[in-house]
Amino acid sequence: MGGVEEDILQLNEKTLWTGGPGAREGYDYGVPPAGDQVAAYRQVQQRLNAQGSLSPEDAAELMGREMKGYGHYQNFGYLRLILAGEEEEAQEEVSDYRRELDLTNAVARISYRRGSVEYHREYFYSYPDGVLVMRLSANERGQIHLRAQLELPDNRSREYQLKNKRLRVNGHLHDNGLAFEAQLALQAEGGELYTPADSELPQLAVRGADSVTLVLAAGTDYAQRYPHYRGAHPHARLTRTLDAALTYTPDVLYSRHQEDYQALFGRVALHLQGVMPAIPTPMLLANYGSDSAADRALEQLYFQFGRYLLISASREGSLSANLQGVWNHSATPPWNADYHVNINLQMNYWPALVTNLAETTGPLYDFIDSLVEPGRVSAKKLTGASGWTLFLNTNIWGFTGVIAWPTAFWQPEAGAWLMQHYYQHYLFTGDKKFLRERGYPVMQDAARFWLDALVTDPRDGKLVVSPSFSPEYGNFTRGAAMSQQIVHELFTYTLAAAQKLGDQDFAEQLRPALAQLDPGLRIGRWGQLQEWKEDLDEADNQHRHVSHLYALHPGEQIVVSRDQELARAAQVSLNARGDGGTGWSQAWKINLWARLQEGERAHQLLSEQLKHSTLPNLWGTHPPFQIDGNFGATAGIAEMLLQSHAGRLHLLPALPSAWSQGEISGLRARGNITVDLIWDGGKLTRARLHTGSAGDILLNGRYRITHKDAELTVRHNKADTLFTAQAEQTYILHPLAKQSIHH
Ligand code: FUC
Repeated sequence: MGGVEEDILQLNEKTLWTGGPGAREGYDYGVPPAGDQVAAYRQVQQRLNAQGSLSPEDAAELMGREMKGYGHYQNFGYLRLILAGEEEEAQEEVSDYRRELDLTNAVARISYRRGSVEYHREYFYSYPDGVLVMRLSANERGQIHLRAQLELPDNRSREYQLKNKRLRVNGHLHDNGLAFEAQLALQAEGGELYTPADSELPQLAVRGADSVTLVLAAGTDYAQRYPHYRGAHPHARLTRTLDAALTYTPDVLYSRHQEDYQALFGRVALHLQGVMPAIPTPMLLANYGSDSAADRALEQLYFQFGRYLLISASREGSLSANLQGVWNHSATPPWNADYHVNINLQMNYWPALVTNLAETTGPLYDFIDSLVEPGRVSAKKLTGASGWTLFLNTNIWGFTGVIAWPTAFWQPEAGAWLMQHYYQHYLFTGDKKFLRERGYPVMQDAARFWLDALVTDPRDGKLVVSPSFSPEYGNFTRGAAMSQQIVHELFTYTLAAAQKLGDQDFAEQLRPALAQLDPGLRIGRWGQLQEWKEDLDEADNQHRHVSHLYALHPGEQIVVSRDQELARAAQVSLNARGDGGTGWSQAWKINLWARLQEGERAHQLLSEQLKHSTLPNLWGTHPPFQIDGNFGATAGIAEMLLQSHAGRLHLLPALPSAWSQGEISGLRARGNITVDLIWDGGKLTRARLHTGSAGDILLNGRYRITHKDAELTVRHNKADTLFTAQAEQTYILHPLAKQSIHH
């Protein structure tokens, strides 16, 4: 929190959750322990066939269930640093206070002056070492006085131990017995270590030091394994982690952290002609919309902040980013700070591939993989289908059932929606091994669920999802647009994967189903893309979910250059929904307008989001704080500058006039391509493509292409350019002027 007399660091560890197996009130993964719910599900299907629709309340009455032992993501606790020095020093005024988060280095810094002494504090988390490192120093010797203590919320037991300059606290959550531990080590240069006599909690203490380094490791006995989710007590692991970290000097720890972090963060640079004024960030945000150079600086910062947040919230070996990333100070956070899968978890990972952070996706795939087993039980017990699925929300304990909240509880397409991430990973990286070993097995099992669960619509003989609900609005019906679009995408991707991997049998199962599937694309009476199979849309409905536009983004069923009528209908719907909404809703709309190639509107939505859905520290807000808005908007900014869906590379597809001059480097495109762009006067001046794999590249626009200074033979077709790239090569693109297109 950056105080002068006292600083408080609020700590989080993503596996510290109440609920789950061992929860006091009992836990059943969201499915009834005995019997099944299939009869209720069939009854809803029959009622829909008989009467066409059913209120969400009636559907929830029949199929919903109370959540039991679901749990909440927890605050780990607080590290309090008591920094007050000797009496006479405390009299002196503090000046030149500065607190910063340095995104380039992922370091938080605090500095100030008191009398003649300049104080510095530096905090970072080293991923390669698994520790939080805190350095306190001053420009004069003997000036650092520090007492450090660890404070924990009430809902757990605790035991402290102070030994060999190390403070250890461990205990169990009262609710589920989850074991946790933190170990804090202190190293001082100069000064005198002592044991304060007057403190309530055990403290590590030093007075008169030249500098102090604190190193902290924390963990729990959570293991991501159904059904028990518990592993070894963290004590031995944390002791090893901390011992290993302490073999390095603070400088070495810092450079290890920096090397690791910058290898990811440093891949993408964005310049929008921004000039950063020397004012605090909350003021920069408050002034947004008044000064163009400062506005551009905020937009650049906000884009990179999203990448910083994703790197910080989602590294291999840990859980995926939740509704608050990792950052939660409450024992009962909003929506349990869980994983909602009717937009939120997916949106968290939208920027991962395109902004060159593929390494952050491991936790998502591990998490999804861990849901397959419980998701099979839920599928069977709740719908009678094989394969796996989940519904609206999930936790770290394999919750894959339904809840009793009428307006959102039913979303069995959630599992299918997550499959998009595996296939897109393959499209971006070209990694066939990943597709074979990680993606395809899970996709196939999700497709199995839908092969079983789809029903024939008596109205037209098409395969539809029933019961189907459009998050989070309207009645239960058969074949709502989003349900159909998602299942259509799943079958399309799984079929493509089956063909690539030579699984003819499964391809043969999918092909007829895909042919009979209602694709969920209809244009309604006021020119809108229909949200339901029947033309029920109301033009004044400004609901935050724009579910039926899934086909435009994040899906790729509607491609502007190919499907003009559907794209127009999507635009009509999007206009009707308006530019408002919660953080994630506005972030989604940036992406949707970008896909419609409407740069001005995309930028307007970004502005709306910065003005209305962003907190002073630049966190997204629903309200309250929810991280998906940050991630969705970061992806949206990338989507404005580069698109590569539907087999075509589109450079600057939605450039707004506010960004008439700029540069971006290091974005990733599908096909394993790294893209750098430079533009001026609202037009591309030069692009550079680095290809990781060989293959044909279809570009939107006409270009002259050079490779190793020689001009390449390309094919121009209407407004496209096609060329064959070799692996690991760099191509320079020069846009051809309009007149040369017509000669
Ligand atoms: C979905 C949204 C809500 C919220 C919640 C966490 O249900 O409709 O707005 O974001 O997830």
